[in-house]
Amino acid sequence: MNIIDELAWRGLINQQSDEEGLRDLVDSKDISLYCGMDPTGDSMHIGHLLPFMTLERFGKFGHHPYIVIGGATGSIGDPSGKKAERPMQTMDQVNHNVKALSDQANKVFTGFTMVNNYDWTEPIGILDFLRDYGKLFNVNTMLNKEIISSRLEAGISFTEFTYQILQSLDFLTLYREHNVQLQVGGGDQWGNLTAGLDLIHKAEGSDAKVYALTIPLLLKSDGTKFGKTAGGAVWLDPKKTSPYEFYQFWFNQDDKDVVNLLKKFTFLSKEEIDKLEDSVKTAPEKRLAQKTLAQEVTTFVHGKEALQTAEKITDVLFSGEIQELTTAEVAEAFHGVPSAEITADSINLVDLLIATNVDKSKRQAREDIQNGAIRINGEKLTDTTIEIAPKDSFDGKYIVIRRGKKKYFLAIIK
Ligand code: 383
Repeated sequence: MNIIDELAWRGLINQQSDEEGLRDLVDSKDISLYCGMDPTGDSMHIGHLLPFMTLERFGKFGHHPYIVIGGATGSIGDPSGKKAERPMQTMDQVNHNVKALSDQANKVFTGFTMVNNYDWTEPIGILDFLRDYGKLFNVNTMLNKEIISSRLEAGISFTEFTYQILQSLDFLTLYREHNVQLQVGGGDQWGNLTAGLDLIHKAEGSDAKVYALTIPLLLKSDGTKFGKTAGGAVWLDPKKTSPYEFYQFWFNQDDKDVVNLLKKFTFLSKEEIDKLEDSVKTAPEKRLAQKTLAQEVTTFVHGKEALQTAEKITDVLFSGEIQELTTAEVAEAFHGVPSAEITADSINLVDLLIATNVDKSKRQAREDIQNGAIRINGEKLTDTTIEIAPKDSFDGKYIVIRRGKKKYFLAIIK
């Protein structure tokens, strides 16, 4: 099996510029290929995983992946998939994001070479740009690309209009300097990828062997876009989406989607995935497929230790034995639950429930306590006169309050 068959059975191929040509090429030798990423933020999200994991899959088959970090393109803004002009970032922001994204990519992915397109784009003067490259782009062709045509009515700046030239220049540069013959991207990148092929064919001759491949946009079985939660994107930065939340995101996937996700987001073999597919049919209540998916992706992105913590938090929240958590684990487990700040002074339980907005009135708070609906750090308290000593709770940092079966609140001690 070659890498193209591998991608095909995983459902990772959307469009290809020349299917047969690329197949022949990867069969004949180890190739160099690339995928780019613009520093539009300081973290990747799970929408970035598929293309860069695809690079890694090529690497495992002996090919040579490059990641282009867009220090130049990120300062312009890709109009692909955007309905309106992007706000321009300052160069300081761009540089900050370049650093954050490169560090992150280096932590998560392996087996690639990273380059920054600022290095070859910044030195090009305006006259060279127009004479050497501008002449090779046909404005009609550029206008006809979906990225541009869809924006014509609302208007698009000359700056964003030229974005495809910069991305094409990257492909040409990498082709010339590292013999990179394939560019990979999400479905939104098709216009930019084919612009690059055209440029290389014009600059280097129509027999230059270069290819484009896109990865499908992921939809859930209910037709909605994959990767968005009520809380927004699922980030790879553990400060934005904790490894526990990340783990839960994968663990909570529907039976209808889980096999598809195992194929796309893990490196498990066909045999392993087939077995998990059986388990979804024969013992769906065990959620073995979801558990394996969550374990694999969390380990890939955050490492083994973070997975262990995420699993421990999952178990503790299930058993209710909150005291078994460390202070850091409390912060991770309850990141995002309703919280309120309190002082370190000892506080009556009823007052605590009011101060943390668990209950609206003292009468309601007393009722909840007497009904046995309130747990403090996992312990059921039914005495309304009890005093809580914040300094004794999780290094004097947090008090975990539970109301009823599932509703958690966090008191953050100042
Ligand atoms: C810049 C210079 C290149 C090649 C590509 C680029 C970036 C590209 C882009 N990509 C997205 C990004 O940066 O905007 N113009 O966030 C995303 N990619 C990949 C994939 C994806 C795309 O990084 O579909 C999702 O992750 O292509 O939206 O020479």
